[in-house]
Amino acid sequence: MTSLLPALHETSDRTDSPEAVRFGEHTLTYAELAGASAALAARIAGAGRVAVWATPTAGTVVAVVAALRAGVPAVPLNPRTGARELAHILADSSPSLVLAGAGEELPAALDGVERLDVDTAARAWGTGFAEPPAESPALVVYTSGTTGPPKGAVLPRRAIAASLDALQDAWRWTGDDVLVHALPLFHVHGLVLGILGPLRRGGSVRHLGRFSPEGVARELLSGATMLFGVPTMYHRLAGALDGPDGAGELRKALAGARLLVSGSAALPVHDHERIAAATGRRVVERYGMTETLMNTGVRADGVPRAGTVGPPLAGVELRLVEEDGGVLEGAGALGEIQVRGPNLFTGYLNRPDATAAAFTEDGFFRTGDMATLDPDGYVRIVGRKATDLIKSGGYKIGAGEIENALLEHPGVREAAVTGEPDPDLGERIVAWVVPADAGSPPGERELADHVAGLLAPHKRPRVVRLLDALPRNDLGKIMKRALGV
Ligand code: MCA
Ligand code: AMP
Repeated sequence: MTSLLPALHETSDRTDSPEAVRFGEHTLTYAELAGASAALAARIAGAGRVAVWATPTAGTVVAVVAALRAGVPAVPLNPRTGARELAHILADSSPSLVLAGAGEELPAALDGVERLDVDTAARAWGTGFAEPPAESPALVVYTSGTTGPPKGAVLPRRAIAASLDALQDAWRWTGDDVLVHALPLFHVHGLVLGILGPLRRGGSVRHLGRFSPEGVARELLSGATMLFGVPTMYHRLAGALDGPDGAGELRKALAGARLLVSGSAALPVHDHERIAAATGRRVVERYGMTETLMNTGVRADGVPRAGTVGPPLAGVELRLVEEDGGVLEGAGALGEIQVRGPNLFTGYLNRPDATAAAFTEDGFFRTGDMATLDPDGYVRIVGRKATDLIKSGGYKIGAGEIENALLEHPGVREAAVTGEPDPDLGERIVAWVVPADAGSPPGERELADHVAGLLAPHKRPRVVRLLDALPRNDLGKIMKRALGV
């Protein structure tokens, strides 16, 4: 395979090197990123796997790029991960090192893992790194399933290169593009598309640290050309466009962008139309998954339609399949999306059973997403097979992991978790709880803190509903449909 990040080599000895990444005041040019990542890569070469404390900082970019250059798989960690989830990820991925910014405080769970501080000012030159094999693992990204703790999706270099190049083709993405976003760097959206995407093209990215409509407007009015976000962010942009303060600036900024891209969850038609009405611009949707990277996307020269995620990207085979495995032909029929192509992961770490179950005999990945095709081949996602998966703020969350966490609370006798429609988050997590003592049930805040501390803040229930008993069928199985799912 040719280099995953060719721009790092092309510009590494130039003094007029262009900007690669910007986090607030902290910028790194390609030359600086090449120098810092080469210095770190030399120190981690030969490590089995490295964990990266993935704060939204330039240090995280240096750490991940160093791992990629050294051919060492990187495991990005959510810095807010709770004790239980972090312990699971560390036990499962057994990193030999954790890379973190100097001064960053790490939780006790990482005490047993050797720490290396990332020095973004370090420079090493002329350190030659052979490009690792295309099939070798680049990243292990943890993603939730319906039951049990998250699984580590192993993403080879080949998949990252293929998916980013398909997006280059679809969006005419070039080194002249300047991306702005505020996505977390421990998931595919923010890290692969939002950081490695610009770096593979030789372009640049400005990360806002924390999402705000003001930050988006500021960057788009000062050179940024593209915005990536989850629907919750577009919902908040639509709200800000309605507001009195700064709406004029924001309107101008969004109207002038080359491309506004939404993904990770469905963009509500209402928000799509509000933004179109206010700015004259239609948000482009693309559809992906941690395991598959990107599958479909509205092209830059295509016509974005609210509620559609565009046609399959170059190299991606996509089919809709009935319950009995029959492949559906033609527009209108509803089936599960299955995909095959160079964009797919190689499997779940340490989970051959789950990997085998995820693929069909002929090598298609079962996404679990349900869709129809429009007559022009645009994919329209209408739901998903599993009711036990919740998408909240663009994060995928398994009902089972939250139920298990709730059951660890002494005040909880029984628990069931569902997702309810939410205008801001897409879905909000609802916990149905039978208290151990009906006379003094645990409070909503207490249970939210409990789940945030064990798993992650974005997995906390936003609503707690107390019940005397959970609805169960004759076999004792909880009937979530009776809870309004
Ligand atoms: C609140 N917080 C707490 C608690 N409650 N902390 C500890 N304990 C608690 N009980 C903290 C939070 O950590 C956070 O801290 C703040 O309070 C607000 O939290 P929250 O309300 O959850 O956040 P939000 O403002 O509603 O976040 C909205 C968001 C976020 C910014 C849109 O959901 C987000 O970043 N989503 C992106 C998800 C994503 O990237 N998904 C990609 C995966 P503080 O205020 O300090 O931050 S999907 C993917 O990769 C595929 C391939 C794809 O297709 O893209
Ligand atoms: P994750 O496992 O976090 O990578 O989430 C992947 C899931 O996000 C997919 O299986 C879809 O259900 C959902 N998803 C991603 N992009 C879109 C989109 N544009 N529209 C609807 N759902 C999406």
